[in-house]
Amino acid sequence: MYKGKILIILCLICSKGFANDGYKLWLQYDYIKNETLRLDYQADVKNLVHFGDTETIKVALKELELGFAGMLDSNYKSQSKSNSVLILGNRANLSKDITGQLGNTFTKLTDEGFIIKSFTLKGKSQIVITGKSDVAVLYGVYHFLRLMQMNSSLKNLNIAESPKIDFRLLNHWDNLDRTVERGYAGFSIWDWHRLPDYKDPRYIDYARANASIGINGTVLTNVNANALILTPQYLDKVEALATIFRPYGIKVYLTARFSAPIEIGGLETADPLDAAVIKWWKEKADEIYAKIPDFGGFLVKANSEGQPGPQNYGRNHVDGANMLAEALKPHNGIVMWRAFVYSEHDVSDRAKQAYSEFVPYDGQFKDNVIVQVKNGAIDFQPREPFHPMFGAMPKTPLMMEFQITQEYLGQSTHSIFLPKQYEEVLESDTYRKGKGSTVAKVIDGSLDNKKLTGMAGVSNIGNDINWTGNPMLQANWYGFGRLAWNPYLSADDIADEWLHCTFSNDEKFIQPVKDMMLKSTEAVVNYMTPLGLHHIMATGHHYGPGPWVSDLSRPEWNPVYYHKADSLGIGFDRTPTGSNATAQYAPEVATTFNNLDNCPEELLLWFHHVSWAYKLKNGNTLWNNLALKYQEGVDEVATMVNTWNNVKPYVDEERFNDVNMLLNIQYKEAKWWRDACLLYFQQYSKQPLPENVEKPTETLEHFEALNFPFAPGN
Ligand code: GCV
Repeated sequence: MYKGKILIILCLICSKGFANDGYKLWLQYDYIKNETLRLDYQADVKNLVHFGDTETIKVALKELELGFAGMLDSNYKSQSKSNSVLILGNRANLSKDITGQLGNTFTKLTDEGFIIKSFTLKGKSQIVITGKSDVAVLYGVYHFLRLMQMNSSLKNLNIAESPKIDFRLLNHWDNLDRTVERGYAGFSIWDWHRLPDYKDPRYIDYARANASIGINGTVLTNVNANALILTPQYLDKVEALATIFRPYGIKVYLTARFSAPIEIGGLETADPLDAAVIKWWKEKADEIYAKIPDFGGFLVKANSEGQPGPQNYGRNHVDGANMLAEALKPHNGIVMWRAFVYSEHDVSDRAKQAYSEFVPYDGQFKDNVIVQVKNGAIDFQPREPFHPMFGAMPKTPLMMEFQITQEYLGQSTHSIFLPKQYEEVLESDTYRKGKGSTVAKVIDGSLDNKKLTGMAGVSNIGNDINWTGNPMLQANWYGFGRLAWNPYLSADDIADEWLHCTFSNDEKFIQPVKDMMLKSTEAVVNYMTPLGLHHIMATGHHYGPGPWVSDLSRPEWNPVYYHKADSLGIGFDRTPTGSNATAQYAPEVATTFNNLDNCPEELLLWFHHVSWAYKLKNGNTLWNNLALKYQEGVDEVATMVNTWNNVKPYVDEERFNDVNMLLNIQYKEAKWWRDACLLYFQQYSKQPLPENVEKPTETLEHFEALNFPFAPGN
């Protein structure tokens, strides 16, 4: 009886039913079941030799141990008779024998780039993981572990990789009270109240996860900033985090509230040209660097959505950014100045305002300023055309800002694979220097030989046990990091890597789930904002549909401003007959967008007010096609639910159930989006729903009356 019970418990532990809460992210290091492969790996890594003893090398070794402990047999060292060697070390610490094997590979590497190479020396097969810095070695270690997690061969390795972008940063919109603006995965992971003495072990896992994908910086605080973070009390807490992250190659950055000299400095002004203000920021920078010598710099949201900025004093973005840049310059810090601006005093199309405010300043920013631009000109919509600024500021470093959290994208409930969206933006052609002038080339600096390059992702992390509130959305954090490292990677490869490392190596799992992920992006666009619709989410929290909202004080906060549905048609005319926002793009791009018949249909209503009867390329009228797109989105989510059910045998029970419940909510909410939007637009089209579009089961009044007073992240 007793023995039987033990057996049952053991069986449960060994079976697929064993719980996995997702905390380990893509660093699962699951036991490698393929025996031949495992024995090969064991032979390859049995004799581990390292050179150097810095904190970074120590964490690299620890990570290898952790990985080997999970993936290999516990007694692999004694079990294997191999005399192969795995060598770890910064170039400066390796013997000439070893560096001699690497030819001139180092000359092609940046300081963060790594080499992983196999060779035979003195009759022994060897693999070396090296680079010009210890952090490069750490990146090499994570790459090596990923190869093992993906069950790739470790024979004849000859890998040399450098990141193509220098500043690879998460932006946390985390407040000091631990709420997270647009955060849907619990509270902030920064326990400000108990820092600096209480150091949550989770900070180390955060650093490991980021380092494993090459993220090298974190902006700890919300861009809607609180000046208190710059006070000594809080800087001590920031210092504690910086100390934890340093071995992992991660620098900390803070958001600088422009009015801080008044709020915490006792000055009467924050005018960037005022001598006392200039002195205050200089001394503040000195104070920060005295505590955190490798502090990264400031991220600033100024004169946007009520945040203070230089314009409050009749100055401009250049005055503000350059003043802060001067303060940071002696310490090698940078200023990331956000271009997300639109004004209640500007009646022009919101999509045009950032370009109008910034492009005239091209070339005027100091060399440690980088302008941070959202991927599109409105605001993190399910689909936007690329921001016209990317094709218009050849003399100014421009940093991409992607959103990983899902403010307008079903928050953390809806599964969407965002690298697919990022890929679309990065591949977009600005035509600034003719065909092939892609956004990726603007961002990595290659198009105009820019000295500062960066990519920021607004984080989707909170203190939920699985970090992102939905296990599938860990892929977006992962994918952001991988694309920041190399903006030319494909979404397909990223999904493949993530699934292998996070769930399983079984192709019967990988193929259908990868397909589901890659299609999820278009599915969300279709059931929320097909054919170029945008910003029709409910007000404030942006959860669910709200195309009817028209009563907010600023016109551009109302969905009706964006869809402009009327008896004639729907969409925002941004061609020369309308707002002429298309003129902000290169002529080749503008011509395509301006021409109703050539404009990509997925952006049609972004650029044109189109008659309900207009015939699309497939012969459908606009109204019918719009309705069919909504239905297509819903149908795709139904397929996602099915796909997930079919892969049940390959997933642990906990994550299976979690994702299953969330996908079912997504299905319900996709129908909500379809029905609410179609009923609303139907008032203007005055046409019946086409066949094959399910009829709504509720009235428009029902949808309009729905109310979510405590929706998160608001
Ligand atoms: C941090 C949108 C969001 C705001 C966010 C802002 C920004 O407007 O709704 O919550 O504020 O973008 O990016 O600054």
